[in-house]
Amino acid sequence: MPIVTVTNMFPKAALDKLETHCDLRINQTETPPTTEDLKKYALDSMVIVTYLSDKIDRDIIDNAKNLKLIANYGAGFNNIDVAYAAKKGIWVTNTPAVLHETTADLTWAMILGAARRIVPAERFTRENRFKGWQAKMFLGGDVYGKTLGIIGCGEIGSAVAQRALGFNMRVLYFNRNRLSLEKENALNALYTSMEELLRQSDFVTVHVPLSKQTQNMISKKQFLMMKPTAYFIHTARGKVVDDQALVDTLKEGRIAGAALDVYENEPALTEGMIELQNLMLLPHIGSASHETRDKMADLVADNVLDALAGRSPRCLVPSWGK
Ligand code: 8YV
Repeated sequence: MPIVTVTNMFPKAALDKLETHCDLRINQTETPPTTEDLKKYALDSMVIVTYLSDKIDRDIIDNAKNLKLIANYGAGFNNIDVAYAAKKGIWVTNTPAVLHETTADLTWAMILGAARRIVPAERFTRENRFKGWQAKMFLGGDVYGKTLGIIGCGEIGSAVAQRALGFNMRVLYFNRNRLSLEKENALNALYTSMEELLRQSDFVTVHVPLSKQTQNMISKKQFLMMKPTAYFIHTARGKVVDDQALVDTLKEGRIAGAALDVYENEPALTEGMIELQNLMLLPHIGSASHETRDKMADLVADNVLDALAGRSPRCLVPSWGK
């Protein structure tokens, strides 16, 4: 039977779906494979199910003998050299349309958490330092009625905009391609330049994929365009933002606060981040709900079954073969 390697912890229901169709090699631990492990997997597997922490580069692809599919467990696929895989005729799939609502939920938790200083306030209370009400204790910024700027308005950005309707916000967005008028109207979102968005928004949230065009697209210059009362939220991919520039901007008090779920050198944090009380730090949990992780795994399994049956898998990444 063809070998299907799953590089990391994976939901059981999805494994059960695959079990009778292949020889499953599973790493049911939270320890990611090394580059050497990945090379070994590439040698004999027909399919490798990967996490964003599994870097699948030319070297690994060159080691493949029977590989037909790299099935990424996630929407982002910047960990894979897609162009090279396509050149070698190896399919690459991701998990679109199942995690955007959950990631938008987290983005909103971060917007509200940053504005209302939820994490430092909770820590303060937990440390038993709450000794009575004070008029100036943990003052934050309002969210309702403010301006939200969305950089990258695909599935996740749109789901973030949708939620802003309930907060009566003015929504600005910047995207590679303008949305249809119908969609703009439904989301009550105004298309602007990136500069206008940065200058006008009270909350700036980033939802672009990582590519050559988006790498480091938010740096010191962009932070300095933001209002001093604005908040910066990031749940996309670490390398889209220059983290050192964010730390410097926060240290200089040039914006009000920020919340990050992803990091430029993930999982490493940039020096100075930990000390900043107006910076919320989360460990890349955008899609981390029980329901969504199960849906993602189920979709991965469907892609694997497609490939095992010799069909072109249903979720080929958009850039495959281009
Ligand atoms: C996943 C993500 O958890 O989908 C993505 O792009 O960043 C996360 O939701 C991650 O990719 C797991 O491999």
